[in-house]
Amino acid sequence: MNFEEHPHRRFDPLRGDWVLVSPHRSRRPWQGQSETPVTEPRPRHDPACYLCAGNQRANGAVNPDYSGPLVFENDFPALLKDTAPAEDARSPLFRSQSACGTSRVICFSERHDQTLPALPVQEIRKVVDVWIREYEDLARTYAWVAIFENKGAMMGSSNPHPHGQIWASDFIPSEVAREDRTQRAFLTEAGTNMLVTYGQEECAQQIRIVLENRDWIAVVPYWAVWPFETLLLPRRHCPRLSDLDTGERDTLADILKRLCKRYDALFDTEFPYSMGWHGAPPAQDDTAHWQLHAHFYPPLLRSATVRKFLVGYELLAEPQRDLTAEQAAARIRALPDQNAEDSEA
Ligand code: H2U
Ligand code: ZN
Repeated sequence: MNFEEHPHRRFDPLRGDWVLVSPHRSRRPWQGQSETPVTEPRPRHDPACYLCAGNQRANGAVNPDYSGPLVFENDFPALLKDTAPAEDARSPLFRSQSACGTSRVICFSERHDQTLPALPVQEIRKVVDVWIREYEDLARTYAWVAIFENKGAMMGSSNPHPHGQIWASDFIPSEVAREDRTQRAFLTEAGTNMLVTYGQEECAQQIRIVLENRDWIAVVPYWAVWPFETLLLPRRHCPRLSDLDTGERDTLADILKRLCKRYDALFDTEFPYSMGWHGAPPAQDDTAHWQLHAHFYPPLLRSATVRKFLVGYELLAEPQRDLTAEQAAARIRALPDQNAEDSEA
């Protein structure tokens, strides 16, 4: 079988599920939806932006005159700190649970016209520090701390101002619970940490790696679903964000910038994605099976305006992709990870 031409399935050991790969379909014509790319330059400060310094937010609170990252309590949180305990349903068909938590917003910079990769590495390092500080703060109280960024209107971001979110909950969400089960079973069955071993094997193969530095690797996973999906992994076994040492925090800022620069270069656009961190849940004592990682899930497929849809077959059967992970990795690897503005910023 030729993986570049023949339909096949690949197994995602983290989700414990299969992905259908149909490489022969990559050349099919497209007359469907095109998204509108954002091309207008943005001002450094937008008086109408609810995340810019000194501006009023939707609930009336006023942002401080900040520079660098800013964290504030989400004015429209998905989780509330106190919720009445849910009735314990007596039917297996009508089960529910109460859900408590808190949500925060993190502005990466006061600059409305920036994005994460446009910031100088030392400013990205401040974002890394805030992620870890927020994680450590909320991990004292909550079962899970979700740290993520929705970037671009295509991924539902409500505002171009560079920002992400933090949701902490008193429950472990399903995706994380699933990764806990699969990594635990892998350690029991194979005797090694799944993602530490996976990272080493990808480094040895050099087929799907898109970027590496001293402490980190970025790879299009063998089982990727989204066309240009990547997985960002520390080389060392680090179960949680808070396990990263000073050097690893520095090199994380470096690889984040370079990965996102390449993404931007791919379709010459501010590349949209949802990204976020997975690691051992805060209160869990056994962490040998866990490896910290960030998933980047970008929707674009062919250009800045044509996206991948996860629809019929994906919703009703299993995830499917056309481009192989190897083809996607080669395309990302071929792009520049720096440009002239980097020296000016
Ligand atoms: P997204 O762009 O990923 O939606 O994140 C923006 C968050 O900012 C969103 O969760 C919050 C929204 O609730 N927000 C405020 O907390 N205050 C505001 O004035 C507007 C938006
Ligand atoms: Zn702004």
